[in-house]
Amino acid sequence: MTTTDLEIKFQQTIDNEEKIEPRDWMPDNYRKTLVRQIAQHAHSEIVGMLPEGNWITRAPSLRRKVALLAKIQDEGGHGLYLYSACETLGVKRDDMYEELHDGRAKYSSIFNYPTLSWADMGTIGWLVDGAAIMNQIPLCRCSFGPYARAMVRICKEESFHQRQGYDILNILCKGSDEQKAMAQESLNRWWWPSIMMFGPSDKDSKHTAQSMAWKIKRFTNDELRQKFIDVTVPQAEFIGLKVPDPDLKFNKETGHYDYGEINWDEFWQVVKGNGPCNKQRLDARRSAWEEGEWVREAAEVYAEKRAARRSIAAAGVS
Ligand code: FAQ
Repeated sequence: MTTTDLEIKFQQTIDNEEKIEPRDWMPDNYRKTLVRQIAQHAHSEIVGMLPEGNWITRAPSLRRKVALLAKIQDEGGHGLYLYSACETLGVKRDDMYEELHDGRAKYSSIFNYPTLSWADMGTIGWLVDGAAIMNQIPLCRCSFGPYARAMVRICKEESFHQRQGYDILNILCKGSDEQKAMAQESLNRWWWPSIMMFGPSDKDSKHTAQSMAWKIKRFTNDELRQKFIDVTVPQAEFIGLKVPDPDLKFNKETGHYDYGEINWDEFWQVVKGNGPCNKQRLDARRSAWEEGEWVREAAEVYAEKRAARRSIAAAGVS
């Protein structure tokens, strides 16, 4: 088959809603796009453990601590499924880590903001996991099989995360004036960064058109952002919180909320590494990597010993 024939067959598979699997032929740029997106997604999950990890020791009850610990462990697990999905495309996990540690790889802008109060644990679950679900449910139908399958389980877990976050805020909002003020203050800080999570506006999104044609993405960044705002604003109102956007207004004609101008300069500054916690996050990941060296060495020695024992046993049997 010529390259053109292969390209036609590849696009037909996608158009027929069949999955592309690792052994199938795929254009180089499809592979590169997936490696870029899945690796960024995996990095986001493990860097995303850090802001909440900051509050484990200060959770206000045993029940809250257990739920927060479970959630953070889930994020670590999501990172591992995603690194595995990425490895099926022929990249090495250590190379992905290296790119994260030396600042070449991106991860979600949202994790470069600090967690300043207990209410932030609620807001992150509600808004950040809520935004993640909105973006990730369509990824369950992504054309690349291993990524789509990883997303199914991830979305189920994100749904629990979103509920535990909303529950934290709901309880705070039913509490004392100080607790309600803490919830509102947290929403004020996290609202705009959360809606930036969906990425640049469609006119500035360089990858969307191609990723939609390949059915990696099913919706544009602005479409998902609008869906998120439409479902989240009533949730804020239900618990008595005010979304910090003076231009936010339900538009009866469109059936959607109109919202104010996003500060894209802030977004790009954070993406470029100049957010409030970028340095702290990367330092934490690098030191975890360095301090974990003895574990990796011990695991390798153990694997070699087991392999040697197995081959001696096999030789004995034959
Ligand atoms: N932050 O052309 P587009 C989570 C970059 S997981 C940083 O629109 P694309 C779970 C983009 O990479 C959160 N960079 O790109 C959790 C590109 O740069 P490049 C992560 C961003 O790929 C919850 C450039 O801008 N989720 O939260 C961001 O078509 C709680 C141009 O952008 C995923 O990764 C950003 N926000 O669309 C964990 C989902 N947005 O690569 C712990 C999968 C854009 O050319 C606690 N990814 N950029 O150098 C996606 O759906 C897509 O990659 C988008 C971006 C929608 C993020």
